[in-house]
Amino acid sequence: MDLRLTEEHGMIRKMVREFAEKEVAPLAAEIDEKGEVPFENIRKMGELGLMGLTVSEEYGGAGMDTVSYCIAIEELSKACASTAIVMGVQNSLVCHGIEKFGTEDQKQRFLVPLAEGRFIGAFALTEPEAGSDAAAQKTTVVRDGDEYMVNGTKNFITNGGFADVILLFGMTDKSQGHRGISALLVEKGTPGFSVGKEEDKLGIRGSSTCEAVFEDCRVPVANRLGAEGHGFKIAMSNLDAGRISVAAQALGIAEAAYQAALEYAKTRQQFGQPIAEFQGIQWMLADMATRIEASRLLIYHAALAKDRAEKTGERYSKEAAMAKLYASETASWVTDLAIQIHGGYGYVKEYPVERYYRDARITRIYEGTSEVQRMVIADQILR
Ligand code: COS
Repeated sequence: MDLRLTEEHGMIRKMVREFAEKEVAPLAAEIDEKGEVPFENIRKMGELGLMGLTVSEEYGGAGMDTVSYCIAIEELSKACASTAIVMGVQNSLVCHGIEKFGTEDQKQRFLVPLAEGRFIGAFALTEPEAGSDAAAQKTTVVRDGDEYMVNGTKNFITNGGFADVILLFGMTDKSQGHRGISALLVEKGTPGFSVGKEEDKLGIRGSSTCEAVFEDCRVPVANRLGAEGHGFKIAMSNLDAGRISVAAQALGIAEAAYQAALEYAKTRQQFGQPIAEFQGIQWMLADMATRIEASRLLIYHAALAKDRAEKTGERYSKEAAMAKLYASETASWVTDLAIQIHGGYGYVKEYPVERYYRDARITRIYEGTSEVQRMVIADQILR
């Protein structure tokens, strides 16, 4: 097995790193402080092809492999995890599903503008009472001629406040449990759809997370993604892709925190020497570097499994869940140690590590908590 990256991987890393350092990093503290979405940078990400990085060229995307995608997410997340999640949701939770399950008409109407960055997408699965138990959907999707009538409330929807298209899940047949869930593509401006409460969050504060409310919202049957009753599998399949993306986001946050701690330890003098001279600090740095490297290997392993699976139809749920579980737990642990190495300076906003610590925390929750990842891994290894 050859784990060396290709020339193409090196090129995407260089391109995204330059963009992230020049355009994204300078805004990161400010958008975190103000809770503002960096719309101008999202537009530029569209121009750079990042909003449809893995979508095939035929549908306006960059047609890159999943390792390239992870590298891009990792580099963006080093600069700003809030900016990276907009790209993550777009590619993994929305474009991936439309390309895999959509009709040609849906691909032309939705995938092409999404991949070109002209549309922003959102993924609406979670409800106030259906979080980890995603099959417990209360939103109803009732057929009425050529339309579905949707009623229900979704919450914690990233990009939901400004998305042009929402991939929505709801119950077409409650008696069938998870086999009664269907997926719809709902366009912005559809009567009956409105944006609800905007969340005030601990981290990734430069991203928008809000409620999406559907009241007698009529959606054409032509906008149903996949067959009726196949929505749960579409959601789970998208989440397999999304979990690799969140793992790459966690990796980027961890790397940023580790680099900050390393530089700080080399320059901070205490007891007459840089604190990096103390074995206690050296061992922290050694463990941080090792766990970051292990995360990266799990992520690339999952990315390769996903690309193979696109051809064979196999599942890569275990690889994706392992990568997310390990990388997100590592990000929380590394950012915590980065604050410890900075001492009191780590706790104040003058240094970025407190933001990394807050941003890392969500990676253990969204797109499936660490506990859900363990359920997925156990389910796969006990088969
Ligand atoms: N790909 C394709 N099919 C999948 C799948 C996947 N990754 N995961 C499950 N399925 C299928 C199963 O094969 C099963 O199919 P059958 O109906 O043919 O038997 C069906 O879906 C139900 O699977 P399962 O019994 O495992 O479902 P559960 O209700 O027990 O749920 C968990 C499993 C907990 C893993 C799932 O609900 C989950 O991932 N929850 C977290 C949701 C989440 O991440 N939310 C965050 C939203 S985005 S912020």
